[in-house]
Amino acid sequence: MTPPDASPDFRCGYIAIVGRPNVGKSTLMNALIGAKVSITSRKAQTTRHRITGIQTRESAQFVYVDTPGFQTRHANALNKTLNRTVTNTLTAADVILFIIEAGIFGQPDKQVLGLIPKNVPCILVINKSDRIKDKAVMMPFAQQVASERDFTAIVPVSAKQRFQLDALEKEIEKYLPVNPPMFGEDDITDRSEKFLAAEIIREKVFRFVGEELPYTSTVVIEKFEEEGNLRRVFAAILVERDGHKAMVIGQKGAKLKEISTQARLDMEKLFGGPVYLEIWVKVKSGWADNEAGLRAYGYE
Ligand SMILES: Nc1nc2c(ncn2[C@@H]2O[C@H](COP(=O)(O)OP(=O)(O)OP(=O)(O)O)[C@@H](O)[C@H]2O)c(=O)[nH]1
Ligand SMILES: [Mg+2]
Repeated sequence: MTPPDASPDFRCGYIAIVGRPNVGKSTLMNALIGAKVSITSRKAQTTRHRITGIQTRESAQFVYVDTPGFQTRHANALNKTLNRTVTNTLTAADVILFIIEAGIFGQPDKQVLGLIPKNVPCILVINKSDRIKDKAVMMPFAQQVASERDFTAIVPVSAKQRFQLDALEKEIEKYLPVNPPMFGEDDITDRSEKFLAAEIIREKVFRFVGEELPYTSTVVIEKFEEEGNLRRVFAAILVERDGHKAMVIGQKGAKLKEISTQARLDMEKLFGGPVYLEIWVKVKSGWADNEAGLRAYGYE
């Protein structure tokens, strides 16, 4: 993929997307780039890796970096790793989007704000503004949050309803450095199809298996083959206990079937071709609580 011909004032840079869990960071990144590269769900702790989403316009290339929600509750190895991903991303950003949910600004939000370096432009993005029926409350709420820090801009948006995303993009572009593009104009992420396949399966596990399944289940791709337009994907869902395995498989395998079907459909859409998908469920306990296990499964 060749980068687009850049004019001398073309802009390109990294935009870090940070905030507490579940504020809609991944939904917002997908909406900004117009493709689903980062998985989303109602449950907190959906995102576990730094994921790049790329949007190329006539005058600028936006390289968004979605991050895990910053964890303030449990201090296990997985959470420490997730938080390290957030702080590492912040140090490399040209612009930072600090995401909060309309009407909510609590201790977990303040903690994330405290991590944001003062010398980098930071835009306050108030997401889920569709949930606020009485718009009159937005102004005083924004003012209250703005008293905590000198934001370069405040933009209320709705990632879900694609409200005010153009305004946000325009605001971001002002702060991108003059640089030639880093990626090709059709690139939407720097992650491999193999990585994206694992994430899509993990999303379906998050969405279709009830709250009882601990968030410490993960997915590994054991084989990823390409033959012409066809992808063959062999994956394993790793869970901590036999009981969890039964939850993922469901009555007569119904749950696993639903996970497989939905994951395959998403992969076919994203990869633009047919996918053959086989998923197994395996018990592997304790991986999330030691550094070696985390590294083995791709956590930075
Ligand atoms: N009403 C409404 N819901 C939204 C909006 N944006 C995201 N959501 C919902 O909020 C939930 C969390 O969205 P995610 O994008 O997964 O949130 P996240 O901040 O990436 O979460 P973590 O990765 O777990 O930190 C999902 O159920 C989304 O559908 C929005 O603008 N309006
Ligand atoms: Mg996320």
